[in-house]
Amino acid sequence: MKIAAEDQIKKKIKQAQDAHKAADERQSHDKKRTSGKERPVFQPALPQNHKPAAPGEYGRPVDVPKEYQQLSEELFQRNHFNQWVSDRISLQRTLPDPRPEMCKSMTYPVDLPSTSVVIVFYNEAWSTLMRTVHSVLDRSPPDLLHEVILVDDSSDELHQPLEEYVRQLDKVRLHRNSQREGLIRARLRGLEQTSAPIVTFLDAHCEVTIGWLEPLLNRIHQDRTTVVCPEIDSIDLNNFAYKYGPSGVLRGTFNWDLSFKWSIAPTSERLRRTSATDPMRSPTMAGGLFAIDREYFLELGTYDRGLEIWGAENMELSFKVWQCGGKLEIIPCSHVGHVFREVQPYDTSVSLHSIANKNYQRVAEVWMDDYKKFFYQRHPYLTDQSFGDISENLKLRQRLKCRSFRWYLQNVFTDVILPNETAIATGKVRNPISNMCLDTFGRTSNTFLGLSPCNIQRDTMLFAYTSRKEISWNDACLDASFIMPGFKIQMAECHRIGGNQKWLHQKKDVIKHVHSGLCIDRGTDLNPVILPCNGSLTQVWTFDYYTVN
Ligand code: UD2
Ligand code: MN
Repeated sequence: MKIAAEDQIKKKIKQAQDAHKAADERQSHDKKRTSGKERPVFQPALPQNHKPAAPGEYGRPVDVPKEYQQLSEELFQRNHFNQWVSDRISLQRTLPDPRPEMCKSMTYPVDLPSTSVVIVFYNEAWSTLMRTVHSVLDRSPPDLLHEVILVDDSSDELHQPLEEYVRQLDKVRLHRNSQREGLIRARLRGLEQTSAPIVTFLDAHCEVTIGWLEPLLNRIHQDRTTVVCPEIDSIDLNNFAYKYGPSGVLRGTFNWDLSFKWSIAPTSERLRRTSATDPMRSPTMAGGLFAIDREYFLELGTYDRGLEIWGAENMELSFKVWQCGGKLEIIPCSHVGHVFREVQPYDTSVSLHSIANKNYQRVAEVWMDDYKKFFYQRHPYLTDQSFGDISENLKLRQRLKCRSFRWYLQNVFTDVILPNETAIATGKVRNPISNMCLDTFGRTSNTFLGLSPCNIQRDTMLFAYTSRKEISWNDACLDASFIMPGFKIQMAECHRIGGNQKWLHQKKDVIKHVHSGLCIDRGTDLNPVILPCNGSLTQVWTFDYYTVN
């Protein structure tokens, strides 16, 4: 018996040894198979004159000393980020490595295709623009970076020394638009001048990080119909700190007004990915930072040239790519920082808001089929607005045999929440006696509902009274969880089960909270409150549009 047990153990040890040997052999075989054909990620050298303690190095935040605070606030108004801080930071500053651990040991084929990088800008601060350019030059493998094309979209200030500065930078070229085209056509101007097989677009206030380029190019190399975005980290608009979170968590979606939104990836997508380095499918792209096969972009008809200045081209390309047979992915091993602003600083003859809305409307009309009704529900004023000629776009959609928007929702944006098909009322919610209207100010969760004068035109004032009896703005609903007379009304994520988000309303009448029986009163300051219904005119509300009269 004893001998039999020892034999068993010996056998097990032998089996384990064999398994180890086989694994070792496999590994060395893999190494041999790939050696000479794989490259490790490009390791950038430290810039000359690198000063580790200088402001902003390693992505550290920079504070403004008291004596410069006024100046920095004035400069802030120009770009809507802290230019004073940006100007203090080296154009070649060092950054943290924000990639998941597993990305750091990845290798890529040596024969990756090269890319042209296109950066369009309008009135951009010199330091943010040039830091974008230097980060690309410093952190891209030289053989994969074919050229950097800067397109000045007819800025008011010319940055005179720019020509001279650019001339001494290898690979960088500057094109100046003779008239303002807007970012969409400016990018197309840039595209015309590229000659590498892949085109990579960046905003003019970005910083790329170590290893950013190889995984983007590799994915397109594997499948030319994949459009890829890096993980976009945040460069703080106040102190320029480089901030990043875990990768592979957020993907792009949209609100029904077609504004871009980050959403947590659904479980199905998390299960589909087996490694932290796997690309993540994304229903939409943020817009500014992506790489695409040049020929494929042309086959897709690039962008709708009727889109003006700013907005909606990101939705157009996202819908187009998915519906016409391609894929859109976020690549967790590629990280690029971007200065996210709260306001767009552009002077335009009509409001940027109405320009962007017309762009969104064109995209809804071309790509969304019947689902465009949800877009119009969020933009009731646009129903009778003209959006120009879209016949070429529709022809393209037919020629490319693109799928329906329904297919896109069922197969790509599978966790979409459809708005209520039959909103009872939409538009601004007005208290006629005071001419004040409800306003979310764009805040959607755990904040109080506000009020603004009704003559202001703002999307944050456009609500829907749904057939579920919610009063909603995007995915946020009017919510009264603290049921005490005089309490302010909250905005909270719509939970769709009624309860504290259920309101009764008829045209030119009160809005009554079903659960408490209290009514919305305009209150005495800029926050409406719930009070006992008392017949006062401060409790009468009316939406702009009612589907049932
Ligand atoms: C996001 C995108 C941006 C674009 C936009 C929608 C990111 C990080 N950013 O807004 O790339 O897709 O959504 O349209 O995904 N510019 C011009 N001409 C103009 C106006 C702007 O060249 O008339 C330039 C501008 O200098 C900048 C780029 O276009 O380099 C994008 O503009 P933005 O930074 O104001 O857009 P952003 O980041 O708010
Ligand atoms: Mn930007």
